[in-house]
Amino acid sequence: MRIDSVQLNETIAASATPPGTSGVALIRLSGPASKAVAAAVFRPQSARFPAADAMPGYTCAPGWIVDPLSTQQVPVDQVVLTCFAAPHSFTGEDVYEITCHGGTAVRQTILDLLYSLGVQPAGPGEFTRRAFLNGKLDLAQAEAVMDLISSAAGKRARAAARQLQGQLSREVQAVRNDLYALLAQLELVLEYPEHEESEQVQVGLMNRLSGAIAQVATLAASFRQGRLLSEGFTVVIVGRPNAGKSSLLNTLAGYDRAIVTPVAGTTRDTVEELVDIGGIPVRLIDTAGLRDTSDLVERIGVDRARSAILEADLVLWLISPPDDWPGDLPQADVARYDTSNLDEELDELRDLAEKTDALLLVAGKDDLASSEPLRDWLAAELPDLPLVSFSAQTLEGLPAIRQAIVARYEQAGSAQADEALVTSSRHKACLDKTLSSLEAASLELSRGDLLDLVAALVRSALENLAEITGDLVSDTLIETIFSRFCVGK
Ligand SMILES: Nc1nc2c(ncn2[C@@H]2O[C@H](COP(=O)(O)OP(=O)(O)OP(=O)(O)O)[C@@H](O)[C@H]2O)c(=O)[nH]1
Ligand SMILES: [Mg+2]
Repeated sequence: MRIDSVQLNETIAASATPPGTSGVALIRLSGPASKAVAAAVFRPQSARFPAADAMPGYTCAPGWIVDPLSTQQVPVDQVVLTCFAAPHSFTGEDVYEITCHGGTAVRQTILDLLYSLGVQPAGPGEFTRRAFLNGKLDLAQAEAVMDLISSAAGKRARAAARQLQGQLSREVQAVRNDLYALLAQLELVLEYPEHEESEQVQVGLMNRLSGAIAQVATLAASFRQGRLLSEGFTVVIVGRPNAGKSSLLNTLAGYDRAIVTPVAGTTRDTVEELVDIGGIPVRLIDTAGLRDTSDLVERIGVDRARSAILEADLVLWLISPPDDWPGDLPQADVARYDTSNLDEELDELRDLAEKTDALLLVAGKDDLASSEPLRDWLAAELPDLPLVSFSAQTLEGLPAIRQAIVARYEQAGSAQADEALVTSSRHKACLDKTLSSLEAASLELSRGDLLDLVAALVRSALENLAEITGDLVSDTLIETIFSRFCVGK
């Protein structure tokens, strides 16, 4: 058997399913020699099925993988082979997918067999990079493939799926078309200044430019919400030691993530967990209880808690009945409790409430008898703050806390479900550069004398937009983007 070695060098294979044992695994083969390689290693189950190199695209066949170099052609595994003929495949090349059994040894043996024939191991994201280079996907869509794979929460996956469908690319393309039309008009004026009916033309140009600016600005603004999807909506849990912060984190996370003990000052460092709340990826951060302390480690923890508050998209401030409040006093009679220890905390809360409205007060340990007077007292002292009750024991208030998080997320951005959402900081940076070129162009245009400068600025805006879809990108950028992908995709 001879397979063209140049073609082999450009043919890649990798496992597309993760390592470890599974029912089945998928090995992908793509490139100019994949047809010959598949034919060499695949024996169809029976004469009813064609050899690999005779399979039409979008068909599959059962059979055996055998080692063509061994004298007895030892069978390696029973598989299903799927053929995608160029150019109608993910990469645009001839692609064969081997669905084999999901044992580590079986999978590795098949891969080793392919590599021993001269097929190259695929690098990270190499299949998607080929899809991009062969024009099957633009760069924004290729990046969406990666986002879709790494999405831990429903809404992020949906945003990535929309980007993969080409929604962002289409909107960017629409702006580019407008700018090309504008440029054509501008160049006409520059070339034939004598035909210029200057005022009318100027108004027309200005309208086109303002339209483009508005479209780009809307896209750039959607990053406010898009960022929350890609990086997570940050919710920080703070309060005094022993308030029940770690218990709240554990309840929201659904497992014992943080240590909980009756000792005040248990949590010393920030503890982070990514959870899906109502389809939103939420970065939950539990913190050390806020108090003055001489313990060096705890003090660093308290400093970290305070900086976490600053970067929060929402702060959950937890106050529970102080330990010295007896549980058996007549209910709702806060006058009998000593609230002086809470005064300082109230002041801190009032201060914070002045700086941010992303603050939710949680009255904790709602199962205790002393919780009701505390809640009434808090409602009276801080009437403007939203307040929910919570108990880690009865789970009272858990739905209300989840709802408050979702509501706050929705308030943070107002993108409609069908609008393109910019979730990548790379795209946001390109849009920002576009916007500043267009704004400078608009300023020059309103001055009216340097039309060739306006044209240059519009051209530079077009270049920035082309970077989003990859129509104009450097090899280094492509290298960087695809190296973040996983192998096999
Ligand atoms: N009755 C009752 N006890 C609770 C509740 N939540 C927490 N506790 C108890 O309160 C104590 C402190 O809970 P943690 O969750 O560790 O409190 P924390 O705010 O993280 O404390 P530090 O990490 O020390 O700041 C533990 O003994 C918990 O079992 C609750 O809802 N009801
Ligand atoms: Mg704790």
